Amino acid sequence: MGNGTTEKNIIIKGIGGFYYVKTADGVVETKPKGIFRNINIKPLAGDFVEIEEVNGDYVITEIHERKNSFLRPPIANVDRVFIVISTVEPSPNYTVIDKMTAICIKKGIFPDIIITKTDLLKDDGLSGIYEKAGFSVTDINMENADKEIIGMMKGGLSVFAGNTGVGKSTVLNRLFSHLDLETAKISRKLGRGRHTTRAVEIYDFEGGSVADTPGFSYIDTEREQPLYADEIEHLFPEISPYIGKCRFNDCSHTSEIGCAVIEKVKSKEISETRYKSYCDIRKEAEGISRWEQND
Ligand SMILES: Nc1nc2c(ncn2[C@@H]2O[C@H](COP(=O)(O)OP(=O)(O)OP(=O)(O)O)[C@@H](O)[C@H]2O)c(=O)[nH]1
Ligand SMILES: [Mg+2]
Ligand SMILES: [Zn+2]
Repeated sequence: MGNGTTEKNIIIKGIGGFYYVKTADGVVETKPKGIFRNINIKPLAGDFVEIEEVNGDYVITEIHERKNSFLRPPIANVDRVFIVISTVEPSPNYTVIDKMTAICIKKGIFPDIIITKTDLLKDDGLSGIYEKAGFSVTDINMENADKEIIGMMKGGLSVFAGNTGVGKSTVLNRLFSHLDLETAKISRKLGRGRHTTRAVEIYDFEGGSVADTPGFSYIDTEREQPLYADEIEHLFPEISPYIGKCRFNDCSHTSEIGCAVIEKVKSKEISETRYKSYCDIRKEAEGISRWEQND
């Protein structure tokens, strides 16, 4: 069913072992074939699949080759990533944000930044940090922000990612009046680990599609999304222009004399928080060798 010539079947949501597949004839609930478990492949939202009816139930029989895939948030075949950051409640977690920008760039996607909650706490340098690094930054509370963001989302699959409670679902509700996503105040009592959005879900709008995703508050670059020590300098757009310009050819840009990157941090051309993230991620990666893991 739905194996048409023009419309491809796509997983729009996976929850509790079920996958919801949008076909030319509507959305159907499916289960993956046991074979995927055996070869350790988990279907992801965004996957293009083949499905078959077996005794009235639908099963996924094939997952088409992915253009790319993310583990956090879990989604495949992504065209664009918006990293949502709030000025406060929660305040920015630079390590997570900067791991996220690096992972996106590694996967060939230059992410965009959306800043929320500037009505609660004014943006005191947050957008500057990311603009200086070369990212496009939109403050959702500024005039024309909605128009600007929708314009950037046209064509393909956009993903809203970021810490829990930053306002991903709230922004999407505001951008698209046909959406009515669940949102919730972050509760101080419940504290960490409270996620309002429970699963990735893909929604269509005129001109594209967008995924709302559950927030996260850490990224394990060791086990989940490997970043190798020698590639991290290439994944920070404000650092990569200085590769090869330091006194030592194998400069790690963390403590060496004659380091061109450290010079730029001193002269404030490179933001301190971004540089600190670079050093932290690099340190974390130093214990890992490429053959210990497969990505
Ligand atoms: N004042 C203010 N509140 C906001 C803004 N954006 C979001 N909020 C509030 O922040 C809270 C969390 O918003 P959600 O949209 O549920 O956050 P989320 O990122 O989807 O969170 P998860 O689904 O848990 O990952 C809600 O109470 C929103 O009303 C903003 O720009 N200003
Ligand atoms: Mg949400
Ligand atoms: Zn250097």
